[in-house]
Amino acid sequence: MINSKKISLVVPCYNEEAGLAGLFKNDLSYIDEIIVVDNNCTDNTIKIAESYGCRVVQEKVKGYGAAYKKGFKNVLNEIVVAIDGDNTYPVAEIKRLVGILIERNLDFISASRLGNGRPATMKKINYLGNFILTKMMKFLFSRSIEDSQSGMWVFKKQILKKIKPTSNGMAFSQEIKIEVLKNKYKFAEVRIPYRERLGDVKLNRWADGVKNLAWLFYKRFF
Ligand SMILES: Nc1nc2c(ncn2[C@@H]2O[C@H](COP(=O)(O)OP(=O)(O)OP(=O)(O)O)[C@@H](O)[C@H]2O)c(=O)[nH]1
Ligand SMILES: [Mg+2]
Repeated sequence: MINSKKISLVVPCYNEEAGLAGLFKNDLSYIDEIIVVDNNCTDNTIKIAESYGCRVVQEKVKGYGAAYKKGFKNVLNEIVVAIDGDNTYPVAEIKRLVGILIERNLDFISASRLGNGRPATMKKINYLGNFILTKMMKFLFSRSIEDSQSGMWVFKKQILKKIKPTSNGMAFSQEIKIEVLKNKYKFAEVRIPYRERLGDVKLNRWADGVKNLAWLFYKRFF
């Protein structure tokens, strides 16, 4: 609980045993519910999640977006925090971000990794992809945005009644922001530090980058 608001944390996981172990090294005592989405894990992710008292929900349909859709259907609390399971996003910043959400009466905060250019922990090729996709979202949707691919969000659960992102894959991250903006919810980006991922890379860099780009054009024109 932060400022008397109950918090649900949602973590989509496809084999993130190393990342989850890293995540649980943080103080999570102020979080009221942790939902780990089991996206066909075959390693010890689920054992670790259960040993820390998380609620585990299963999603058989493969993909980042499919995992989030299932996770969001299950949240119980007023404020939702979404974070990758690979330990890249700073859990220690959750309190600050929730504080900003409440103080500024925002509906959705996206944590920006790209405020000062490329973080040293982000591969150059990933930065290039993030940069191009972010510029393209800005251009196609005429919105000011610093990091369209960020995977850390803090938002009010009530917005899920209205916004309905549909992507099963990596495009979910840009889609949720587009949906929030389209519905005129109060949106802000807040800068955060970014760390190197723990565990194996799951992103299919080229395929996911091209798919996300094609998705942006599709969403804009069809
Ligand atoms: N790539 C991928 N990630 C999934 C899937 N299902 C759940 N996830 C989780 O979604 C989160 C984001 O995926 P990542 O592979 O970290 O994607 P990324 O952050 O863009 O790329 P890297 O960290 O550089 O590998 C992680 O917690 C994954 O475990 C899936 O089918 N594919
Ligand atoms: Mg990652």
